[in-house]
Amino acid sequence: MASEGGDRAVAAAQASADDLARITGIDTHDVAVVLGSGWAPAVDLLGDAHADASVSDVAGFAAPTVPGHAGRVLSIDAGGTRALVFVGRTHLYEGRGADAVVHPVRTAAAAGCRTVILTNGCGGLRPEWAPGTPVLVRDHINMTGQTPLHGATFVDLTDLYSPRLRALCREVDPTLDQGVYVQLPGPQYETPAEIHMLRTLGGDLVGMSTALEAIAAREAGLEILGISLVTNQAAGMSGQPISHEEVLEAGRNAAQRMGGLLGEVLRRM
Ligand code: 8IG
Repeated sequence: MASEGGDRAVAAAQASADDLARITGIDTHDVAVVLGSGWAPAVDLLGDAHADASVSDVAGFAAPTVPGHAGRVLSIDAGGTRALVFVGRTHLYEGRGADAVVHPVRTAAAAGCRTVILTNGCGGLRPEWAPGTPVLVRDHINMTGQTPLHGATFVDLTDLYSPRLRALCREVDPTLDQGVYVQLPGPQYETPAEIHMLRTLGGDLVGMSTALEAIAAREAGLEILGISLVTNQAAGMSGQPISHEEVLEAGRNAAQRMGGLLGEVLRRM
């Protein structure tokens, strides 16, 4: 990386990766998985957990502050694929900055991972996607006005979300749709007028994560898979207000399907 801030971020990630190797007893991992809103119940279906720690016990990590975001990191063996699984993430609206948001992704790269699977719970902009529908992220629109990159770091974002891994997912589940994910800073949900704007701009999914992490993952050379779980229809679409409880309930109801999908994708990697 071309700047002091970038060097500092990579050094911090290496320190976290070294600490994770000590905590998990495993020197290098193959894949990292970030489980977002509504995805935590799926963790038990991924494989055998060899280690399960609070991220606040790992050097360089701060605990997430959102209910339903447990802030754990597990080392899971999924049929021979060694997966580093982060349950919960830091969001931009917590105010710790983009470096804190992407720290797990940089740590994954420092831990030897070649691939990262970014999952999220989000609002759906297509009426045919009922709550509980998983959708592959095909591309994103970063509306945060921020970047995890430091200095004049020019990173190409073509095919950011791996066509190869999306095809693999559709082998596992041919019914999977794909869409464009829009990351907003939050923490407020959108107004109906903002959802109308996002649909006009080509968005299909809206949430408060994933895009900045994908940018950092591309910079680090990781192959990226993004999977959204539509936990609610976007503002103004259903006639109902959006509630965090609804998000958690959609996750509980979809846990079997999401865990089954993720576990199978990990085993085939
Ligand atoms: I879960 O409808 C979840 N996260 N911005 N909008 C935004 N973030 C979300 C939403 C949503 N649902």
